[in-house]
Amino acid sequence: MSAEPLDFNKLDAFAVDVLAGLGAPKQKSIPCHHLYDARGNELFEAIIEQPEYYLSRTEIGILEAHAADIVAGMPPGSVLVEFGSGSSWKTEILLDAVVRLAAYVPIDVSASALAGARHRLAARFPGLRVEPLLSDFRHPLQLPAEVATLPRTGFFPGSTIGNFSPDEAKKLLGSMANVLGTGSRLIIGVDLLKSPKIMVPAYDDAAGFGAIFIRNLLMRANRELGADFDPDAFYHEARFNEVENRIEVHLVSKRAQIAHVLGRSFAFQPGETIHMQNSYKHTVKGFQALTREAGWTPHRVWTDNAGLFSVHELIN
Ligand code: AVI
Repeated sequence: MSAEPLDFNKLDAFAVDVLAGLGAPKQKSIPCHHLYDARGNELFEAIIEQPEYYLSRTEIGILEAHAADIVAGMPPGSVLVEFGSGSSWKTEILLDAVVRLAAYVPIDVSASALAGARHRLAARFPGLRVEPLLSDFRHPLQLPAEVATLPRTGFFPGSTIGNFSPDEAKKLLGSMANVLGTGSRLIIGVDLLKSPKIMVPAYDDAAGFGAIFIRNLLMRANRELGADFDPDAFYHEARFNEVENRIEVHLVSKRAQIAHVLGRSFAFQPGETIHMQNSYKHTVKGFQALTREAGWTPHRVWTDNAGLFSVHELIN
């Protein structure tokens, strides 16, 4: 296959990231946010239902048990801003408990997720003002002018922060502090460091949804970029990296093979991997230290009885 020059300016972000990530001289990788196309979102919804994936149900348990306490830091007339709101399911727990919210600002890249959440919340919370922001929370953004002067609380559940390296997490937390402004607070869910015997199966469930979710990215490349990956020629592996305190998810090549993407050839040795995702795990103290470096002051923290998961309140 000839390697004709590609005009990278004409390629979308997915194409650029796949070509750059597979062409890396050492470890091949693809940024994990590309896992979430429509099918990826469906598969992730299935993952969170799996018995091994303790994160979502444990976080929901903490939010339900402490909702009144968590919203106690939000004065009447506050605005709740959610970063990467998706379906806004967890938000309902806070909305049920909060007194006189001025507005809810869900931020997401999916217009259909924002529309669905708005519709559902309008039925459940008549009179709630919802101001959706179609945007990627990883990029600089501005709150609508009408809410920018009211007391603001950010909400970033799900341990999505764990999918960022500590340096990236600091940058992201710093930009959230800028968006929310001085005097704001942030409620953020963070998965805790624990035995790999609990953490690894969460990313390698017996029903296989974790594996299907990760392999879906190869199918997405086949669909959207005309690539010719054979998804069955790769197996999924979740490993705990105890130096970095992170679960790594890899796709491992079962054999020597060559895949083609947009006219480029990528050779794989047997056992060679594409590093697909990191999920960093934190201690409560370690995460608080990281937030301090990002300019926040850690305040209260709630955990479940087994110490699996934490919900932090940070003050700006
Ligand atoms: C979205 N994020 C917090 C999940 C996690 O636990 O890292 C993504 C995930 N990937 C595979 N399973 C779950």
